Amino acid sequence: MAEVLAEALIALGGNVGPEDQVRDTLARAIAALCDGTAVRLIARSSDYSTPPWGVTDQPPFINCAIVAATGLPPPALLARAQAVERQFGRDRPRERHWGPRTLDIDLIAYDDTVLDTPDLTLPHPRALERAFVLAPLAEIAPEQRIAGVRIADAFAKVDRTGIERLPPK
Ligand code: A4P
Ligand code: MG
Repeated sequence: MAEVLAEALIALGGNVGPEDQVRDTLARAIAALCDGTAVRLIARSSDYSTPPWGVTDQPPFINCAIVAATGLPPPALLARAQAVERQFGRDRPRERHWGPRTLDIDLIAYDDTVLDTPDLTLPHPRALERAFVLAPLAEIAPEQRIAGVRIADAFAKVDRTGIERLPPK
């Protein structure tokens, strides 16, 4: 029987260390997450420099987003993403909520799945208000919907001040 694949929208970010190093971490994290079997990379956005959101007294972030096809159910995909975070030096117990981190991987959407468990909420509840998530997603998946809202429409409504698309390395 053919494997049934879901389409996941995934956002990545980090803000610890020099910009070049953060961009390397994002590239290596995407390669680790998308092994071509359990998770297949469909599209990858540019990297963006973005002003810190939530806690503003911290360095700018580098953010990007991917579209991936996967046979993993949502909790297994989250576990895989968190394993990649740990592999790249994420140290959750020592971090502040919304504070600096070497690598953060958020599941933004998984097909049209709606889920609200202690460990995983889908679609990501704050995605539609975050320009640092919507800018890269609008580049690679403008027609996709999050909670029924077209990504391009959501991006048109948020404040994009200070968001800069970076040239390829
Ligand atoms: N969790 C629940 N739903 C999800 C989901 N859809 N995807 C749970 C991923 N994780 C999900 O995560 C806390 C818990 O959320 C996880 O253990 C998982 O089980 P966390 O990464 O430690 O996040 P947090 O800092 O406590 O809160 P939050 O709101 O999830 O933070 P974010 O979204 O990770 O934001 N500014 C810019 N410019 N760019 C950024 O990337 N990132 C943050 C952190 C703040 N400001 C930023 C950026
Ligand atoms: Mg997170």
